[in-house]
Amino acid sequence: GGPASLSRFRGALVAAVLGDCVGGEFEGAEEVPMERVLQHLNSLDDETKGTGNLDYSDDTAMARCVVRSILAHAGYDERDMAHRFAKEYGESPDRGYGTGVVHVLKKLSSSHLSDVYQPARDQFNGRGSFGNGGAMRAAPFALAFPKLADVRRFARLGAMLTHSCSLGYNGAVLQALAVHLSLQGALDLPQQFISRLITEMEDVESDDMSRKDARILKEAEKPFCDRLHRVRDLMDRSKVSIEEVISELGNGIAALHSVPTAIFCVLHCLEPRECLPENYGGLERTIAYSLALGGDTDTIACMAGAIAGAHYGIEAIPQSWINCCEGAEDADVTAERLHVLYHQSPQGG
Ligand code: R7I
Ligand code: MG
Ligand code: MG
Repeated sequence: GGPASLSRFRGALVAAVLGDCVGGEFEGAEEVPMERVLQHLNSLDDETKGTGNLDYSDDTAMARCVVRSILAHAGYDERDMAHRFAKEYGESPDRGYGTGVVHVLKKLSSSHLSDVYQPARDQFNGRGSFGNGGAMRAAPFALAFPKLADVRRFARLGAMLTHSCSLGYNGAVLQALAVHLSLQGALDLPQQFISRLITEMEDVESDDMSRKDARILKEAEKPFCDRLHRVRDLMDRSKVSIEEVISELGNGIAALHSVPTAIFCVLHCLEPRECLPENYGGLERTIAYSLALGGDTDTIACMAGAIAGAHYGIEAIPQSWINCCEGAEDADVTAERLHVLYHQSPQGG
């Protein structure tokens, strides 16, 4: 489809759920041989296992809250979104939430809260979380707001409801920007795609708070820009080992160690790769490759899935894979509603 087509919206939201559901199998595993990944993915074709047998985790649970809040208010409403996060956690606390964020979610359920951003600020001795929980649910912001400035602003605020460290919320901004660009067809020119992300993040990471956090945490001056430069170096090479990707970019639970990694997975899988089946299309390659990295597989596959789905569209996702995932059908339906909202905006597509 063309830029911001319905197929791209559906692809983004459904592939994010898919990545979360199929990635759950390997979350936390140190090494995942590609053979095991392919076995797992092949087993999805087995219809006897039944529909929706792979549960989604916190990644999808929170993304669904983001989508529903934005649709209910035709925009960003901080109190409503915070309330939905808290309610969802209260109803299904066993979706695999990070150990820190559950304290925020419990505080957010209080109705006397005057500032909904305060519980997130109290995390980790007042520094706030740098986990990837803001980034894992950032894709819907790119599907709701056509203007890049709005995507930046609301992805940041939406993440700050739980992640107040700049290394957490800037990761969410980067993930939302990647989906935003992909939706416009920017992955047709991968070099320009990564350059534009670097240009945007140069600006995003230039404020005092970002600089201060980077210094305190002993990271590069602009940590996400630094990682995106590494992504560019790696994507220019014909052969890259999984070990190198992990040591250069990471596969962990911090936003800094997972968002650039997810972006690399998408870029690396734009072309056929020796380690992946020839009959796989780009979307399938991206999901398989993300799982083979091990570590935070559900979240990296979820984020890579959203970016790749916005590029390839819904047709690229095998129906048998969709059938296995709890919440995939629901994501497909809400993607259509986001598509309407996006194109209703004055600056829409
Ligand atoms: O970021 P968050 O919502 O977790 C998301 C992850 C995804 O992989 C999901 O699939 C799920 O498995 O969890 O939850 P947080 O609790 O805010 O952060 C996750 C973890 O990152 C924390 O439990 C800490 O181990 C670590 N972390 C920090 N550690 C030290 N200092 C995050 N921020 C800090 C910090 O400032
Ligand atoms: Mg999860
Ligand atoms: Mg995870």
